[in-house]
Amino acid sequence: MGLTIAQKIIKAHLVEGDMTPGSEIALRIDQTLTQDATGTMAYLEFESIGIKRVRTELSVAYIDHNTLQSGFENADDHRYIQSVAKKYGIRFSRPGNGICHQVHLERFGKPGKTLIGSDSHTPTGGGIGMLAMGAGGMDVAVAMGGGAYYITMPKMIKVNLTGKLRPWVSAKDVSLEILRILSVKGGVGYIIEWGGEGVSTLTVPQRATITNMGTELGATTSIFPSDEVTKAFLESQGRVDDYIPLASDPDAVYDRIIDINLSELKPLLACPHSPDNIKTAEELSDIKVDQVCIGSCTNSSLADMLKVAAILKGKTIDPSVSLSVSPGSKQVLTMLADCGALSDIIASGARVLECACGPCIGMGFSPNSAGVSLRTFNRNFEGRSGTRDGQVYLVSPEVAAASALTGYITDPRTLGECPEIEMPEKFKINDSAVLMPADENEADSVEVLRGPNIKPFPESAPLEDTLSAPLTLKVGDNITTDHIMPAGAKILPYRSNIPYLSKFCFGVCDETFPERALAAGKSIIVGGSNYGQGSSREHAALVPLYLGVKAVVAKSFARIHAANLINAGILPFTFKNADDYDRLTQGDSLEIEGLFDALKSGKAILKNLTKNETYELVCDFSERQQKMLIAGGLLKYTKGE
Ligand code: MIC
Ligand code: SF4
Repeated sequence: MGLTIAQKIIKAHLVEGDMTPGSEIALRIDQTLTQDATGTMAYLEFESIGIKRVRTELSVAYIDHNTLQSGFENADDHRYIQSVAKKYGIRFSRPGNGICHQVHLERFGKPGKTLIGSDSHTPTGGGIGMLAMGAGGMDVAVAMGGGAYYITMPKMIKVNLTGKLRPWVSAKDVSLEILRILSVKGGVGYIIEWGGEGVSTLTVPQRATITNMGTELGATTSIFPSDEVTKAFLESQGRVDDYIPLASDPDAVYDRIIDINLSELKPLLACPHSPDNIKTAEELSDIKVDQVCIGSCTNSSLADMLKVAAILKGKTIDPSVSLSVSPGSKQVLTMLADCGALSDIIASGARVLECACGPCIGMGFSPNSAGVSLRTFNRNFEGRSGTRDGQVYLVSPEVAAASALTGYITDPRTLGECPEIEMPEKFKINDSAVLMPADENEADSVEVLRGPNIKPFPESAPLEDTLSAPLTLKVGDNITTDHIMPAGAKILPYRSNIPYLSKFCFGVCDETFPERALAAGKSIIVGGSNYGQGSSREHAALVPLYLGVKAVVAKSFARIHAANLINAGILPFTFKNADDYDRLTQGDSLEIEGLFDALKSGKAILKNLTKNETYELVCDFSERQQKMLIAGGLLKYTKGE
């Protein structure tokens, strides 16, 4: 039987397990990346493993999330990461060099390689034919130490592309269309492979926009073939030697095939507050817009920015709209400046922000109260913009620029002819903002610089056979890690300070939770389906761990968050009968006995002592996961404690 592209890369990197969907496999990891909001913790964890040098082919530490430096905290974290990178053999991408995924695609991604990153949008690398996955910081720390990365062998979806995008319709609309078809849960347990004759019409940055937002489907990752288009991209980045061709076998078998005709797509938007709440721009043209933000790891390539500049050229944005533009990398910004397109953007009235995540993670540029904000980003979860009642719509750069000009949600096709952009043959290469690590023989003398904001991470205790605890919080479906551990300008600087962060845990749902959890000592959380969707931030597990959460019982979990809970030594149980969710009430006193046996059998009984009821739970963990939970998490397990 033939293999899909992803199966070929998995086969070449398999170190444990067999490739039967649903079973646990271990993969050798060629490259890792971290960003600063998850990086401090990942490097503290790496240091605690006690290895002298990273054992990957390439590891890069990016600074792109926490760049406001409104106090000493961010700057201290940056110095810590810079010094750790220098000591342990990691390249350091300085603040200002760009968003990790954009820079990695431009400068480091290689077809056929495996990459894990402590950021959920690491699958952006799938645009260049990498098997690139988001992971918790602990998993990245272990991979940097040469350890394997464990996942459940995914099933395969093929999206068969035909036709060609029409003017004003873009790769973002492809992402939104697949979200419309599959929903934010539809990719869980799958790798999404993009194929068909339409693929050759898409550039690498367009492909990367599509694989980037595969994260919003809950997919393990998304991947494109590596073909002549990939080769041309690598050539234009001066890296043609990194090219290898990659295609699926003609008789490769997929679990599901979805057809999308690119020629039939229209400009789309994801409406508040979920990336799968899709409508056409035509339908929404009455809506007044207050703010437009262009950038993020989804849409900040040179082509995206040139398109925006061409739409804005010679025009002024509507007086009621505030427009921000953040180019994805130093390379993009430099080239925009060199060709004059940056002047067109500035002249239109846009505020040009630095090459970083910025508004995407609520680092400034929050909308006005109840403000309508159109963003070329990938997430529009409630409150993520920093304005609790902000109404965020996810759009393409074309819809964003058109709407900034008119002040209303605008189908750009109404603006007449779509301006053509001319892409340069060669990108401008200047890697001076990527600092190389010290040589191995000098590494010992490099001092790791720690500021007062860097606090030790919480340690979990080994498993006990009986868990008795109150249900301190009951939440609904699709709870995101932005609900569990919000980000934003006020909180993000404390990502290396779990005790401080804990005050904001679940703040979007219930501000009293941290206090109640601490008072309870031990507690259990109950959630609906797709619990923990969204980011890879392990803080959404480490902070509950600090607050005494011992187990989360949910209808289903998002992949990375479930792994992060286990890594932190928190038990993720699923209801055998989803209806039992309705029988539980916040405050109920709960008990699970015989946990050691339960882990082995994969079944547990949850007793509701308050209501005198019992519910069946599923805890179907691999042997390795069982051992981790017994030891009290991944680090304890790895260190053999
Ligand atoms: C996000 O987009 O939510 C983030 C911020 O990039 C996160 C990582 C983090 O929380 O630091 C992600 O996507 O993993
Ligand atoms: Fe940064 Fe936003 Fe991309 Fe996350 S989704 S990596 S915050 S740009």
